[in-house]
Amino acid sequence: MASKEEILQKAKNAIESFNKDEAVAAAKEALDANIDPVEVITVLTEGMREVGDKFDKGEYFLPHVMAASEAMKVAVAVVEPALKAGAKAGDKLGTVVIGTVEGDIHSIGKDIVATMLGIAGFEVHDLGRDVPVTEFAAKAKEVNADIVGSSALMTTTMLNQERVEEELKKAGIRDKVKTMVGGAPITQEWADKVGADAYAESATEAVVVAKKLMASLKEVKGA
Ligand code: B12
Repeated sequence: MASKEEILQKAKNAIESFNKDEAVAAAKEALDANIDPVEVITVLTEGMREVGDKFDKGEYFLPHVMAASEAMKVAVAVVEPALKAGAKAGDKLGTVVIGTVEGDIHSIGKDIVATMLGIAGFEVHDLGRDVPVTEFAAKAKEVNADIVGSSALMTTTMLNQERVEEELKKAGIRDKVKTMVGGAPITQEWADKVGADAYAESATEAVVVAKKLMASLKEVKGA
């Protein structure tokens, strides 16, 4: 039987070699071997990052990236039920509205963040990708959100995270919600610049940060 490391390596390799069948097979093998689904998602993400780096260096082209993201999607779909099954039942931690900003169709990272927040116990309203900036505020108002998260993967679209902040102000709910920004080009500096309450570099960190935001929101609300 393959070792845990071997199985995880297989999963990562499958993404890097754009192989959907191998990605699904490795994800299933990981579950059969009782490997923590969070670890599986983590290596798949690493694989996707490697593909991104090769694309950055000009070693891979767009069709490679598209094929890798397809492999990523099918592998994530295999482990998702196991992730959800492992979710702790109990009190809802808070309500999150999340989406990838207008003009940006990158959704893989945002989807993972949304899934992890859901597993951690948040009620998550995922608006999808290429979401008009006004929709974040409208949905936040509708569901009485605690946290609004926006994802941006491009230097051109990250500007829309600032517009999300503005729309929340216009809607009169900026002081009732906490905001969180993320995506590959996003940094803490950027979060500070646009006036977001928090930044997280990864999905696991996003869960930690979201819990902290809930604690500070409760202080503000005096709850
Ligand atoms: C996969 C990918 C695609 C796929 C997307 C598939 C999909 N459904 O998402 C496809 C092939 C469709 C694509 C298309 C394009 N892409 Co593209 N793509 C990538 C690539 C290689 C990887 C992104 C990814 O999925 N990473 C893996 C995930 C898991 O990581 P992540 O997204 O960073 O998410 C993690 C964290 O950032 C964080 N996070 C993410 N969101 C959030 C949100 C919150 C609230 C928080 C707290 C945290 C958080 O947690 C996540 C999980 O750990 C990047 C390269 C890169 N280095 O990022 C380019 C990249 C983003 N793409 C780029 C470009 C230019 C494009 C296109 C314009 C190409 C084209 N010429 O058509 C189009 C975009 C069109 C559009 N309008 O959006 C550029 C952007 C450059 C720039 N201007 O900044 C990049 C950087 C590549 C490059 N170096 O040129 N792309």
